[in-house]
Amino acid sequence: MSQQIVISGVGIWTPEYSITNEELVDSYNAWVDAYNDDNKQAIENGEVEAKPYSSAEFIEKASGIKQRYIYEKAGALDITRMRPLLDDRPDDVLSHQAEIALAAARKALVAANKDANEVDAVIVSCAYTQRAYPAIAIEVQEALGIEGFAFDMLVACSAATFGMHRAYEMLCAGNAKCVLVINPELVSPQINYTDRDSHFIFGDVATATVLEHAETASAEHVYDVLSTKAVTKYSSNIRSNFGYMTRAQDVDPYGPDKLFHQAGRRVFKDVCPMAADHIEEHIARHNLTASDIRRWWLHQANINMNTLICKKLLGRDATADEAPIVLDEYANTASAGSVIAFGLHHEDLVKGDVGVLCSFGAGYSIGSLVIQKR
Ligand code: CO8
Repeated sequence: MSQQIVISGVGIWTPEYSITNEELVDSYNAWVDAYNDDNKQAIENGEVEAKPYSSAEFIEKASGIKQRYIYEKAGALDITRMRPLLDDRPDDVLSHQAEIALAAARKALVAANKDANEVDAVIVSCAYTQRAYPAIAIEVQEALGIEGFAFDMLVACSAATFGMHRAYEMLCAGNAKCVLVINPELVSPQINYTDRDSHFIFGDVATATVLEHAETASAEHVYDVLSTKAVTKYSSNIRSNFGYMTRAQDVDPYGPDKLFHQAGRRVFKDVCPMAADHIEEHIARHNLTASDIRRWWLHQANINMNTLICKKLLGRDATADEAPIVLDEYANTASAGSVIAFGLHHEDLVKGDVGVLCSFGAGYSIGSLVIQKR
């Protein structure tokens, strides 16, 4: 690599609306009462299983989540609907996902002290895009007046880190001078609000980062990317079967298996050791051990996962300062969690401090960057 690549800006767009565990559970439990009442006879005959209640105490204990943000609250808690209500915008109006992507991108550009016309590539990388084409990234590129190229990519929970990896490589190869990586995680339309196992897990957000060559960076907080590391291993334990094929398969395009679903306990058991080993190997490349890392910006799916991974790495519990948690407020925001943690908790680092940004989840996929403050 001839030139040092840096992260020079990070931006977070947080939705206006939030839903507490209590609100979510009240709505779900009211829906359960209505469902069980409607199916009373079938339940009594053993033909239909009664739906069980959810509990705010369970949610916080099992996950650490206290609330989540949502792009559009209307509809999501309405027991006759149980999904957010979004307007269907015409083709000539900015799409929902591009709107939140733009909001995060603008914040990242300000943080990076960059004008949009200095950017020459845009990657929108997230768990879902609201359409196949034209790319949301090209819509954002157009809205910002960026000359160059743009594309979308999907890697579920690791979309943000994998997107940053692609930016890093494009910069190393000399194919771009300044790349905007945006993660508009508008996941609420894919949540099954009638499933107590998963109704609490996710929240909406958009994050963005600016990557460029060190020599062009002029921001206050700039991080050298020391290296990147990725691994994937196929698993159906976290899955969404939603897609364009359903039209030809004569199935309900919005059935439970078409929405987010997972074997949460299996995921927990599989992913924690994978993530800890991955991180250990990654920092070892730089002759570093866990005690050399000033901050861990880890994926934010479940506080117990982060505690376990840090304990495996450090041999003790990490402090909140070492491994900040944002999922209590944001919930799991698919790929954006580690970027939110980075965005909210990096300005106090001093020159030479090393941090690890790492995502882990569906795929399975794990992506990390070892970065050092300039
Ligand atoms: N209220 C009360 N009880 C509940 C509830 C609830 N809401 N939910 C489940 N229970 C019950 C279960 O039914 C079970 O009862 P029983 O013992 O009678 O069978 C009991 O509580 C225990 O359930 P679990 O074993 O499932 O509980 P866990 O302690 O394992 O906690 C978690 C569940 C929180 C899901 C946990 O397993 C976990 O977090 N695992 C890790 C999962 C993970 O990190 N997944 C990553 C997903 S994110 C990702 O990959 C991005 C995908 C793209 C984004 C999608 C956006 C829509």
